[in-house]
Amino acid sequence: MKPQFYTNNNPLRIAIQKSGRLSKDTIDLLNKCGIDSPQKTDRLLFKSKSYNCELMFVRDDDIPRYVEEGICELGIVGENVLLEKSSNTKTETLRKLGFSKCKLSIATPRDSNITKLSDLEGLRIATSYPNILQKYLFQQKVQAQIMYLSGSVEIAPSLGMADCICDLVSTGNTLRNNDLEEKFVLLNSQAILISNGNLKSISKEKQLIISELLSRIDSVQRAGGSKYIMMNAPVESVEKIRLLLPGLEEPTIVPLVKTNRVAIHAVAKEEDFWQTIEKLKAVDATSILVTSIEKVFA
Ligand code: PRT
Ligand code: ZN
Repeated sequence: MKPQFYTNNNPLRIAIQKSGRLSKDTIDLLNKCGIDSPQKTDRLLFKSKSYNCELMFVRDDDIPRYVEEGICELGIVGENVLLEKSSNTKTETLRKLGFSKCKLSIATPRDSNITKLSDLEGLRIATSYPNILQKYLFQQKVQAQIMYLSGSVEIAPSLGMADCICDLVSTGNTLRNNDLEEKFVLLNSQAILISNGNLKSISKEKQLIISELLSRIDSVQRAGGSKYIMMNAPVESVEKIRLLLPGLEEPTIVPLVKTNRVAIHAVAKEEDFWQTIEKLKAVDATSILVTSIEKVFA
């Protein structure tokens, strides 16, 4: 049963984290997609003035359930939370969003001699992710005792409460500061956009709003990591420059008046950017201008 306030006249609703590690990047992405956001997130719901949707600010742990139950059509959450909190059969991952990347890993005290999974047999593992851990241990045929802690899991081994932990790792600093060492990676996680797997049951109008949003997300993601580069170069360097800048399309080449030089404009991937600039200079490219790209439409 859908809640009573859910009618086809209601705007599309997107559940996002109210305050935490996902919040800033989520809002940045939505803003780039043309969805405005409130100055303060002290209200649960915010009706966008620029897009036909409503943002719902909640704790990340609740996002899978809101989406599963159809209270929101979409949600942005970490894969780790989705896998932990949801049966995963009622939701669909529409897009991986590329931010809030982390790993869910088993870590052991630095001086322990645990080297292989079977060494975990019979040990106590503290975690805030009992469901993912249990499934993993089952698949790996390891019997260990899972101890649920809602936070500060890293401290459990030094307090003697557990032999090792299973927690999120990003830079690894927290593990190092607690004399722990990452040993086994269960999951590589990032923020994802999820929908209720049964999207067909929602109105055609909302389906259109969702596909428009997906196309905007795609254009923002395509732009991410790309730069627009302009430079002048001798005609004989054009082929070398074309190979240095594998981009989305062939570069635009415009002759310069009264010289044997041309202006080259290209969209290029940002990887190894500084090295690329040095290589461009080496083939006599000058006046190199680099600008960021906000969106790229296919
Ligand atoms: O209040 P609410 O319930 O909404 O938020 P929360 O406190 O449960 O979650 P929050 O905001 O801390 O994290 C939200 C999401 O960010 C997580 O579910 C992950 O998908 C993602 N994420 C990315 C991380 C990290 N990186 C991360 N490093 N979440 C937590 N951590 C913690 C980790 O638990 C450990 O304590 O950071 C510590 C390790 O970090 P490093 O950099 O020292 O390795
Ligand atoms: Zn949470």
